[in-house]
Amino acid sequence: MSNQAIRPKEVVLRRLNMTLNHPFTTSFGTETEKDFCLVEVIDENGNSGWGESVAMTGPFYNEETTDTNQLMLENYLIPAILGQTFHHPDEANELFAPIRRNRMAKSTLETAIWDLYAKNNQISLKQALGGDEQKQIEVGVSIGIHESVEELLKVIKEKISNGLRKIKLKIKPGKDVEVIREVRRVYPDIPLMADANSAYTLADLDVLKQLDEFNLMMIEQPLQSDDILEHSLLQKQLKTPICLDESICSFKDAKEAIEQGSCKIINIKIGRVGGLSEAKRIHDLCKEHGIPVWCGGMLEAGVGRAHNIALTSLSQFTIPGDTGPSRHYWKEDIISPEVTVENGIVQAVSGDGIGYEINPDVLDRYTVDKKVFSFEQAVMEKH
Ligand code: OSB
Ligand code: MG
Repeated sequence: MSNQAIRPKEVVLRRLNMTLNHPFTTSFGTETEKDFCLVEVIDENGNSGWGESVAMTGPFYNEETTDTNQLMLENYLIPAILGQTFHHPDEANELFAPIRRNRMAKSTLETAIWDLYAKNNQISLKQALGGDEQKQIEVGVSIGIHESVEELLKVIKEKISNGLRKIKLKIKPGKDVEVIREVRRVYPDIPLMADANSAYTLADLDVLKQLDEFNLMMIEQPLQSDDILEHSLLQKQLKTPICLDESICSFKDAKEAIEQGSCKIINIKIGRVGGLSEAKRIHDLCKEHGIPVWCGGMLEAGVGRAHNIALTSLSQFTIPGDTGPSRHYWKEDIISPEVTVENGIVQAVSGDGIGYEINPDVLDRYTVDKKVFSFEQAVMEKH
């Protein structure tokens, strides 16, 4: 593969606000809208790479927020890439290494550089990552906590009839065993899992053990968001496989979790681990250890969704991910075509990079703030 160097010349940082079709409730709160940063990295050839920040408005899933991401991008990350030459997107990781954590902020730019790299080399992002262009990408849906089980059952019925391949239910103390029991009574055989978003402690062992009765594919992140050790103690007590989400922020975390037996499955989220290069390293490690992985979602708009789809083309993504159709989340998405799913399979698009175009009208409609950073301006300000 010829290797076109990337020289970012200008970055457009937008802040968008989009209303979710349905409020989404987890053990840490309810989201009604997505307020997020979107970057466009423009190089000297005039190509654009796109990246989306998956941070939430408040610091409740992890410590990052939309505001902290914007600040890190404006003050540190965008100035760091302007005027640089990248021969491969992995170099963005090295460039950002002196800046501690802030992984979602870094990922916003890093994923845009990957898109730009693929576009400059006239290949798809799937190909650039080493994925299988033809892979059938299976997806499921993550369903928030509902007031009533009747409501929840209605949503599940609709999603199953649409052919989605996995039903993930959010749980929290008091909204767990009885809810799952009811769902299993109506649907004894569907691929079903539960996500606790860190709502339990080892003191809840009795409740967590009761979940073993329901043949769940996995329980996601039952314990503290930064824990690895206690999950290994819990996994020894449970038949249900534990899947880690919040606890895995890096390759090193994944290595520790696998070596300690803290999980049998890993949910890889690009933003949480700092970008596609790190996500791929974690994928490769899991493959080496026979740990199945799947791609988690963060209520992304189209750009984040497109990056998730590209990542999922890697071979160890063997469990259906969260990357559902745009229409499940949004009245209209910022990409064209929107992400569509038929019988649980993401419909393929062709095109270099992420493979989807940005829809400029929709983009403008949801943009609440926009700033342009250029290399020339950065040089001038230094003098
Ligand atoms: O824990 O996977 C999670 C959404 C926001 C924050 C955390 C999580 C989620 C989801 C939604 O489960 C997945 C999606 O549909 O994008
Ligand atoms: Mg989760």
